[in-house]
Amino acid sequence: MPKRLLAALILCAAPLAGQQAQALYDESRVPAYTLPDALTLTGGGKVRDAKTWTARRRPQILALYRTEVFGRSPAPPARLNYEVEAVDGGALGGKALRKIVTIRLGAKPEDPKMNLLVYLPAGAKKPSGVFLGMSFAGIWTVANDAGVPLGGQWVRNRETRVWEKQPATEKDRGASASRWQVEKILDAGYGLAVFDYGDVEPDFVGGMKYGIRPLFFKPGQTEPAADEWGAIGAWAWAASRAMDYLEKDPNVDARHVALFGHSRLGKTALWCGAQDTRFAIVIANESGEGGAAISRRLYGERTRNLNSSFPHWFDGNFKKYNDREDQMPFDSPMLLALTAPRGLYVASAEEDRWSDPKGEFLGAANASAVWALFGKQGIGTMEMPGLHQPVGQTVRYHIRAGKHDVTAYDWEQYIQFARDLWK
Ligand code: GTR
Repeated sequence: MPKRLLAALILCAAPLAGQQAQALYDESRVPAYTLPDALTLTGGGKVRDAKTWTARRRPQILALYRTEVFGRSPAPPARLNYEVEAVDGGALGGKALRKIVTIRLGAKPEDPKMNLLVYLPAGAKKPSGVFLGMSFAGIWTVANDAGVPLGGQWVRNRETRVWEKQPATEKDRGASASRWQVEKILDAGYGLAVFDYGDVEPDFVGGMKYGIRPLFFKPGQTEPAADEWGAIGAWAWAASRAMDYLEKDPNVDARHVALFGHSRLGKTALWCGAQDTRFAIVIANESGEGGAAISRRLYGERTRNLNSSFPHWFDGNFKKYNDREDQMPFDSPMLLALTAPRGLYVASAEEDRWSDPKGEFLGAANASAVWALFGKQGIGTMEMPGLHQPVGQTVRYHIRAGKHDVTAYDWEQYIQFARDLWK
């Protein structure tokens, strides 16, 4: 068997931990690469001003990501179907106005619906800016708040290895509170809205049938076409529906909404913010490969790893770039630039080598030229900063000590970023 084929087969079969151990982590072995130029039009000609970027180049890059990477998403529904289920003006010890909202993602009552948990500063005199976050687990994990009803969550049965929906228990309440820092957010005068990505499509191979993608199939269709959305596209679409709701909430200042996601949901935040310009800020926490990291560096996670472990995340066309990162007509600075001229925050963690921290930094640094067209300063340096030294203005970056996670330090920086941009 050819060596290359054998290696590919091993990689496909190897569990993630094995793939992570085999990855390239030696900076001296990162190949030389040339990035496709975000500022050169397909068909030739240089982009020299904001108008050409917005009218001509941005749509070209968006179309590339739509067909080659994340897949096309359906249009928004004609009318948002939602109910505000519960309102409590004295939640979290009186700090928060809490709302629990159900957003119906399809037309039929049995179609998937998502719950949005909204905390706003209690007693605010005017509508508040909000961080909209996507969560890996139910909304009751966000805070230790007995007022949030427990629901069901997707878990993998240890014996049978089959995914099943099980009811959450009291010990799940507030289980991811350290990742949300709701008190810090409220103290800064902002709100936090969170939905569980599993409500939209559970995150496993075969999870599609429980999610929203089949609602949009043509009669007889059973799989998305090669250029139709993967799960990331579905989660991103749902984040836009959460934004539809936030626009209707009189306590929310919808011109000041920051979309936040960690890891695979950081990739999702970038893709959602690229398509939906209503988000004033996009925050990609440790989004790694397929997110902020430059694919051509080949450091840490590779395109093949993504497509073998998580074939449901991206579209069919993305599979053709396995081991062919140098052939991509795009790379992460182009994805990041789709946020311009709005606020963009890219963050890394030192021990998260799988996500390629330097590649994430260089993604943001190389994208910054697009902000310059709008007279805005992006990262402002090509020199990677040390730990705990955020750099940049409208595009900002930090690397903190520690592992792949979301911490209080990360949130302190995001809050400061919102303060700087929204003052
Ligand atoms: C990893 C995956 C990464 C990242 C991460 C996460 O297993 O390889 O791309 O998305 O999961 O979402 O936690």
